[in-house]
Amino acid sequence: MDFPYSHSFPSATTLVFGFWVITLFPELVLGITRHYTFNIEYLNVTRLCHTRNILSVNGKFPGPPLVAREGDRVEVKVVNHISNNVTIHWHGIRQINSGWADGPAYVTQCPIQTNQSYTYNFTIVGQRGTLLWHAHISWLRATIYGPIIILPKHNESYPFEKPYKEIPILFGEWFNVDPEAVISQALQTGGGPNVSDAYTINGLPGPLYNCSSKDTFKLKVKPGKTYLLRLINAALNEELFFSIANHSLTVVEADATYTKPFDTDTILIAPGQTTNVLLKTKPHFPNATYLMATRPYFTGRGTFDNSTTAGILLYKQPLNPSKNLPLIKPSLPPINATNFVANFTGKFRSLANAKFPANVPQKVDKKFFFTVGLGTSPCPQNTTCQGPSNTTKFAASVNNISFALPSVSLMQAYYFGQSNGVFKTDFPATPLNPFNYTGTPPNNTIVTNGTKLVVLKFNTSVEVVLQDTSILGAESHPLHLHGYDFFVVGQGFGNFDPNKDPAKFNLVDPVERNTAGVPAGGWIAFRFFADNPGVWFMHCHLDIHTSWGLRMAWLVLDGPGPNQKLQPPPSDLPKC
Ligand SMILES: *[C@@H]1O[C@H](CO)[C@@H](O)[C@H](O)[C@H]1NC(C)=O
Ligand SMILES: *[C@@H]1O[C@H](CO)[C@@H](O)[C@H](O)[C@H]1NC(C)=O
Ligand SMILES: *[C@@H]1O[C@H](CO)[C@@H](O)[C@H](O)[C@H]1NC(C)=O
Ligand SMILES: *[C@@H]1O[C@H](CO)[C@@H](O)[C@H](O)[C@H]1NC(C)=O
Ligand SMILES: *[C@@H]1O[C@H](CO)[C@@H](O)[C@H](O)[C@H]1NC(C)=O
Ligand SMILES: *[C@@H]1O[C@H](CO)[C@@H](O)[C@H](O)[C@H]1NC(C)=O
Ligand SMILES: *[C@@H]1O[C@H](CO)[C@@H](O)[C@H](O)[C@H]1NC(C)=O
Ligand SMILES: *[C@@H]1O[C@H](CO)[C@@H](O)[C@H](O)[C@H]1NC(C)=O
Ligand SMILES: *[C@@H]1O[C@H](CO)[C@@H](O)[C@H](O)[C@H]1NC(C)=O
Ligand SMILES: *[C@@H]1O[C@H](CO)[C@@H](O)[C@H](O)[C@H]1NC(C)=O
Ligand SMILES: *[C@@H]1O[C@H](CO)[C@@H](O)[C@H](O)[C@H]1NC(C)=O
Ligand SMILES: *[C@@H]1O[C@H](CO)[C@@H](O)[C@H](O)[C@H]1NC(C)=O
Ligand SMILES: [Cu+2]
Repeated sequence: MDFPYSHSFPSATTLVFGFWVITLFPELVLGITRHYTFNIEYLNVTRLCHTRNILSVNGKFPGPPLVAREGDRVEVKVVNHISNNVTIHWHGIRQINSGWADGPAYVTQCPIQTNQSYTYNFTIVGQRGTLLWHAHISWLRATIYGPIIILPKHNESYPFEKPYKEIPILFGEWFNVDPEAVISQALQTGGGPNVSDAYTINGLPGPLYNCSSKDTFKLKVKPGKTYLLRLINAALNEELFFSIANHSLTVVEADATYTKPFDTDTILIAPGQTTNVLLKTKPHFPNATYLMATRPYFTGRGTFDNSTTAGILLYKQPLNPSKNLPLIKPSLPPINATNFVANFTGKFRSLANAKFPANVPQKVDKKFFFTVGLGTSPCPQNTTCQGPSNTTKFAASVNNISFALPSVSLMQAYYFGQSNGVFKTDFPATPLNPFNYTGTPPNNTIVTNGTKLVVLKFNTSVEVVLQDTSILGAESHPLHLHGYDFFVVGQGFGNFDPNKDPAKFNLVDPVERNTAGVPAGGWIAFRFFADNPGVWFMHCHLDIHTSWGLRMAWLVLDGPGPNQKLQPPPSDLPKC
């Protein structure tokens, strides 16, 4: 099988993904509108000898790439042909003044119901690189996902060597059963969800699983070339390590922001994160074939899918293609390699040059300290649960509040002045009951349910410290903020020390991302300017933690200027 996407420069740019072919004509300069139609439809797919009727976009798995240039407007008409409610989130797109196009169900919109459609309409401003789109309701993103590829403006080049080809590599999770049944059962019993049966690379589990060797992603390369791999973690519940045997990778971009380049043998990528890396192939045909492998990083207590997906890096041998070459495997860090992860994430720095400056807030108007982690909720009377005990269910929270989604859209309720009874605005800025967050957990681990928002005045400069807790096990949580990129100014282990730690903050070239891991048993600090009015979701991107309530929302008020106000909703915005 050929790799599903190839891309050559610089004239007309042709992108091939599965049966999708997209041509970008260079003479179309700026501000053009790209039209897409995403039909949400059923698709029969067989993996690991199990055939499932999965949910797809346009009958493709993974879904089609959304390709645009920086500065373009994108209009995607999403038509729902399935019986589930659906929404699509354009993960990482800033959605400046277009919050109605963000996509999280019951946050910025009601779901698109069966036989209905909604056109997402947004402009890509100040971003270039790789992001992803995915369903944003329940666990539908298990199969409804695909790449967003933002090319530089047509007269701009990359701030790194021009790649010979560009290849998107999407990591996913394959379930032999319906993922909706998995999450529905977990929420009912209060226990951990059944884990996936395989990880996938571009939808393919690869040769290390039973009944799977024909479903292997093969990256065919030529010697002496530079390839740009657009890595995307679309898995539901696991952060992943990725490595290619005997090849090192150069990180050049993360979450659609350029980084200072650095070399590494292994990448860690959390769900919701994207990382562009350069792969330099060997100068001459090697006498080997190389495995690229991906497996989880996990520090929690529960069960998890501890399997390895692999693809093959294949040098296209012109002379003796049938020669049976040895297959070399990469070595990956141990499953719980927290020190490796801290070391790796610490290497990311914004490019922060004159052309791509890092506009880090130097002064802070509002500081927040949020605990993130697991907890419990009581088992309903006269039932037996499968949570941490038979009288409790698993839950998760921010500052001990497990966020309950309303049955209408938060942003619609806000815009139409109908928030009464839908949400409150008293989300605590610091934990109500402080404890030793990374020490012995408190006896009472019961969370409270609530729908509370944090209100920010337009253009507030915000600092957030996210502190992991050791309740039911210290665990890494990749937190994702909608509508913004934030600068990760600091990270550490143990409890954040407000007297000592800020002195070590990087306010010069911190990495700018939309999703960052709170270290297991540690903390991160990030800053951003609240310059985009609307209601913005923030949640753990491990879907089981989101489902358990590790989510919250910000309400950013209108500014005084004409372009600083939440616009009226489009007429086709779905109704509840
Ligand atoms: C999937 O397979 C089932 C059983 O063979 C068939 O009835 C159905 O029409 C197929 N669906 C699609 C979308 O091809
Ligand atoms: C959706 O449209 C189909 C075809 O017109 C129709 O059979 C079905 O009943 C509709 N379903 C809903 C829920 O409206
Ligand atoms: C998308 O938004 C732009 C700017 O508001 C508007 O001109 C255009 O008509 C919109 N497109 C659709 C399909 O609503
Ligand atoms: C995960 O699998 C590896 C082998 O691939 C094994 O060495 C390790 O013990 C397993 N870890 C857990 C926690 O199950
Ligand atoms: C990682 O797991 C191994 C094997 O289960 C264990 O011996 C080791 O102590 C763990 N390391 C950390 C940092 O937790
Ligand atoms: C962290 O990275 C540096 C530089 O790459 C390396 O020398 C060091 O051994 C690493 N430490 C750990 C704990 O992996
Ligand atoms: C629970 O069981 C007890 C004893 O069988 C019964 O009296 C009570 O009504 C039940 N409560 C609920 C909420 O079903
Ligand atoms: C629940 O757990 C307690 C303590 O482990 C045990 O005594 C009890 O029998 C369990 N109840 C059920 C219904 O399993
Ligand atoms: C919190 O608990 C950790 C682990 O037991 C301990 O090392 C630390 O001293 C405690 N911190 C405080 C402030 O009590
Ligand atoms: C927690 O429970 C233990 C044992 O039941 C008790 O000794 C301790 O005082 C309790 N701690 C708190 C903070 O209530
Ligand atoms: C919070 O909501 C969840 C799901 O609706 C429910 O299972 C749980 O019991 C609730 N917890 C509390 C403390 O009300
Ligand atoms: C779809 O969403 C609507 C509006 O929120 C809701 O009333 C309906 O119950 C949902 N249907 C399904 C199948 O979840
Ligand atoms: Cu989490």
